[in-house]
Amino acid sequence: MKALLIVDVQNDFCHGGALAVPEGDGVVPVINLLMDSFPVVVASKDWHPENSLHFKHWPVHCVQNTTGADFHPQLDYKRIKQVFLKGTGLDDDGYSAFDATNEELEVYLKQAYIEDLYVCGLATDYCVRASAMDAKSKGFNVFVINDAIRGVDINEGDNERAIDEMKRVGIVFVEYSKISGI
Ligand code: VGL
Ligand code: ZN
Repeated sequence: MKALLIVDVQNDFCHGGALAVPEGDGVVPVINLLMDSFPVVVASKDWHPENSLHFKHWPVHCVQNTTGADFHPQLDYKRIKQVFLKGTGLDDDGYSAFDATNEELEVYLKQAYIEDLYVCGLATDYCVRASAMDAKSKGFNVFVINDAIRGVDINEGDNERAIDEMKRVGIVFVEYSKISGI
């Protein structure tokens, strides 16, 4: 069985948001189409308390129960079966969707007999990377959808390094056009 994991497609990571990822919104139409190909669709949300220590390193973003933490308005979120909230503790960066505290992502996926996990969303060099690497180390076959991710690239080359790191551990990069219809 396969599942789609949508990472952090939230207002604060999109155009005009507190921690906007360049062209972050560009993933939304692709992800809306992608959801058709997956029986199981789950998503993570960055979900920080307002006094999180994470904000020593980042502008304040995705504060719990704020508009910035909402899904992008064009994301077809009604098709998401379960949302995993991460970065919820005071000193919890929560880069990986497997750090979610409201529900255990690994348990959820294993109970649904998911072996193949397709990852998309924001940001390539932080939460997509951390979630994909964790998934791989937990034994899933991991695919990252190349045209449905965007990176922050704070230091030039971060994106490329993140992609290389994922490839080195055996994560497979695929294009949306190649997997639609499978
Ligand atoms: C993220 C930086 C800080 C992400 C979250 O979702 O990639 N990046 N918090
Ligand atoms: Zn964050």
